[in-house]
Amino acid sequence: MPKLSIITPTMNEHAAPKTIRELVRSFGKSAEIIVVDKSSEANRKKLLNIGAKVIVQRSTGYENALMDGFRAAKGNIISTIDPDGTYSVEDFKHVVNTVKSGQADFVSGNRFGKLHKGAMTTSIAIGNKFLTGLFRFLYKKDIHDGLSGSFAMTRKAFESIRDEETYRAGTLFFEIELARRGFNMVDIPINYHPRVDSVSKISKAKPIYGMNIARHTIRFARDYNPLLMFGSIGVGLILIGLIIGAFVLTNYFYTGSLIEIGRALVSFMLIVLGFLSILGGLILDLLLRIEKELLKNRKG
Ligand SMILES: Nc1nc2c(ncn2[C@@H]2O[C@H](COP(=O)(O)OP(=O)(O)OP(=O)(O)O)[C@@H](O)[C@H]2O)c(=O)[nH]1
Ligand SMILES: [Mg+2]
Repeated sequence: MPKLSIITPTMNEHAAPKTIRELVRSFGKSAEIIVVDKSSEANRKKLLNIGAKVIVQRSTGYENALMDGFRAAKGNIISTIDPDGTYSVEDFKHVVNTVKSGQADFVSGNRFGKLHKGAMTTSIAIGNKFLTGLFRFLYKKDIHDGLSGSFAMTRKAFESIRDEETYRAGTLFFEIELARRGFNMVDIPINYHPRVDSVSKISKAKPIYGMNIARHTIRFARDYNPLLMFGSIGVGLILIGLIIGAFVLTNYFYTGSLIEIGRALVSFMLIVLGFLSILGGLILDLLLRIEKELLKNRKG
């Protein structure tokens, strides 16, 4: 049984043979390399000749491509690297070794650590930082590049999500699902180079893709950490309410008459809604704790 499984997703990726050749050279027999391809027979033939196992992807999307490969993997450590020439195999070894050394159940490469000029557009970098920040805040995990194409995890971590139905959130799909199950995760700085072939395959409309990722991140956080989520919304509403209220009161002290009734009402409603949101978060949090306790007792 190989100790390490390396899954590489490809979709008409011209740089793929070079990266896969390098993987074969670097890992030899200590790893199985599985390419999950959604392109042409001719492309697959090239990859087979290098010595990789090739799976034809019948499902759609990056997340399913990875899941297809992970499910076919036999190693104790399950990993992936995008073979589009943007990641370094040397860095990938560090990612794998960090899991091997037992430092975390899930380790990913943080591309912001050594981002090369022209590798990531400013809008993608901002979008990524926002989505990763949202994930870090809601799930309390120390990840700084939630959409990295280079990550590795223990077999135990993967087995816990093997039957999970995917949703379009890129690497964050794996991070959200593992975070929900209580696995620990870290990232380490890696190099990120500009794409050799300049066509992105993961999504044609990145803003819509990004909005969907945000939606999924929030959707699951509601169940995972309701107090943090509803508590933050509540505190935000109370603060806005207090600011509006302060304007109304200042006006009252200066003019001596309460003329801004509308604003006073809005301020009052926002503060009440804020408290209700915090209360809702507390109740959901309590229910979640009771559910966890019941599940633990049933297992024990
Ligand atoms: N099999 C398969 N591979 C895919 C699919 N979508 C993307 N890929 C591959 O997954 C890897 C990552 O996709 P990219 O298009 O590079 O995504 P990205 O790195 O977020 O975008 P760029 O910054 O433009 O490189 C590449 O090797 C793609 O060929 C898919 O639906 N099926
Ligand atoms: Mg890429």
